[in-house]
Amino acid sequence: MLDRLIARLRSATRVTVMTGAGVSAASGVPTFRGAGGLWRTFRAEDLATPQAFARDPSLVWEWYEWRRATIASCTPNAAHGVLAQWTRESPHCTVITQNVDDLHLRAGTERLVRLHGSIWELACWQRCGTPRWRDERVPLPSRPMTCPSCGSLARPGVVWFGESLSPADLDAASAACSCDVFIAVGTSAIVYPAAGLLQEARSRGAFTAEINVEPTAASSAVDAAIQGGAETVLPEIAARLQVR
Ligand code: BV8
Ligand code: ZN
Repeated sequence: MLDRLIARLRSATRVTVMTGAGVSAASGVPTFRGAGGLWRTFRAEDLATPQAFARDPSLVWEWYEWRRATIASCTPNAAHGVLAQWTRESPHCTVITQNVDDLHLRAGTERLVRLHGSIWELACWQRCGTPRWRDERVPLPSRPMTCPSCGSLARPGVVWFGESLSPADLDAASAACSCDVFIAVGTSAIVYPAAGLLQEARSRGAFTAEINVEPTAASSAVDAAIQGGAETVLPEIAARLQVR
């Protein structure tokens, strides 16, 4: 399987990689469904929905602050490094991520599409019109945070369940599905519309692959399902691509 993927990458021009929590696992960021995963302890609908925030903004902020503090102690791993290098080397390599940890950004990834936003950005809950802003302070000075323009509640700059993704990000992600090779890395392929992108790329003729430590909902739908850690498999692929 790995040989087939490497052979296709050698002849490919346009490469798109979509990542999930698994790509940050080696950095120490908890995944959602894995062992010790967020959804094992918390119920998504209790914390990652606009309804939950309306019900108890401080509880939701407490949870995001806990995740921010966890992520702040993490650094990009070899998987983030390889993907950043690929986007620097080739103008036709795009990284789409579901992760809100911004470790791809910190690794220097170019053409990064952050489908679900960033845990380091805030937005006005009342949508007063002020653009979302970045605040990396851990801890944040107040809970809940407020909007610097209208003084009302501020919310984490992430996309919650039941909320639509930004049309610009969706368009960029869809455009990147027109590629020669599409690789899903470290995602359980359960959350939509992200999980639908692999099928979209496949329907446009892309060679599709998956890199994951275990089989997922997408494993039977890809041309090459590679079982292994992103932090080891991606550096191995990069090294073998260097060898002509
Ligand atoms: C929307 C930000 C319009 C917040 C997140 C179609 C069918 C069914 C349901 C729906 C549908 N369309 C819409 C829905 C509803 C919903 C949805 O998909 N529900 C699911 C649960 C069925 N989608 C939405 O609500 C989306 N909005 O569609 O708006 C609309 C509105 C209303 C109604 C209809 C349409 C918004 C979704 C975005 C939600 N926000 N995050 C925050 O983070 O707090 S989602 C969040 O969970 C992540 O961003 C990510 O997307 C998902 C978790 O998945 P993964 O990242 O894959 O993580 P997971 O732990 O599950 O898996 C990790 C994998 O890595 C595992 O496979 C593991 O084996 C592997 N792994 C572990 N270690 C490694 C590894 N792999 C490699 N190397 C390792 N070392
Ligand atoms: Zn405001």
